[in-house]
Amino acid sequence: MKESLERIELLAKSELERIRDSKELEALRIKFLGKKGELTAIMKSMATLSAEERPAIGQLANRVRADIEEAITSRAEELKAAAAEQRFKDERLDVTLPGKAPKLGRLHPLDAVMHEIEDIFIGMGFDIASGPEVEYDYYNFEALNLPPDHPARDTQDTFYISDKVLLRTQTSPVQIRVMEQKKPPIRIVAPGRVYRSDAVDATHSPLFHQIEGLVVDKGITMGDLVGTLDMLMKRLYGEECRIRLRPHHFPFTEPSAEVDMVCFNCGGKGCSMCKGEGYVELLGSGMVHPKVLEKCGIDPEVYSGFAFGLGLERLVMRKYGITDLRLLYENDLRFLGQF
Ligand code: 2NM
Repeated sequence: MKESLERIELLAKSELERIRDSKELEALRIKFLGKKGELTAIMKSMATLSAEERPAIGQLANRVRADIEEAITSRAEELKAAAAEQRFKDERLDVTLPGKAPKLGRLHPLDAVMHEIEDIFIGMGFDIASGPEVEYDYYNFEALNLPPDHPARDTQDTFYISDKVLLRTQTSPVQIRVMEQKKPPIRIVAPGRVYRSDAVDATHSPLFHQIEGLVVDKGITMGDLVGTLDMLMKRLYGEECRIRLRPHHFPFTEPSAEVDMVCFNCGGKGCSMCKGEGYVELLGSGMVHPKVLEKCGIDPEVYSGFAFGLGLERLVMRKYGITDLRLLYENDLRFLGQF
């Protein structure tokens, strides 16, 4: 029996050496110390021993049991430490590695300039107005003094959804909607997408952006128009910026004027950029036609107003020296990242 106990102890210790994880360890514990284990069997059979043998064997059995228990406990601790060590290795984080800088987005140049212009007008007391891009023929043309078959409709050929519904060719229908709903004083700008049935090339796109302004009140004159646009251009391009008005014709304004600014390339002397003019074309404007006011329920005998319409793409292209409009729509990050 003594030999059996010593053999069990040796066996348990040598098996313990080869244990790799806590599951194996638990199996070993059951094998040697469990109710059905060899050690338990020996302890049970001690009843067959003589009274003289029993104390010594009993003592030995208890010591063997205690030794194995202790060996298991210390092996368990070793395994735990080794597992922790492994985790430290696996989850090691080198905080000195250079970080990955997140790529920051930015505004598209069209949006950036649009916001800049909106802010300038907000500073002058204007509200921002918006309306549908899919519009009624009435708001896009008829209310603007462009009855069916008016020749000026040809220059604003658009996409028709039906006979009466189309994609707006300008943001003026927004102004019409505001004038129908609000009594003067009115001071708004309407920024947004507009559409024309144009083939794509370096200066044309079937979708582009406009910002149109409208002021209606008692006693509004061309002087207010000039002052407002002069302020706009000085804010956009600096205090030296000068504008001029040229007579023009629009069906929805009378009188009408095209507004130019001094060519910032040559300062007015004339160069290739302004085609020798000294000025570059900026926008269209005029005093709102009495018929337009009347159609919106505003009495032209009491109120007058000015309006203007400005193409955003041309302004952005000039500001950044972009020569092909298509670059603004292709979403090539190598291009957009430059602004
Ligand atoms: C332009 C040029 C001149 C314009 C007119 C109106 C309205 F609704 F008041 F009649 N809104 N915008 C206007 C005037 C637009 O774009 C070149």
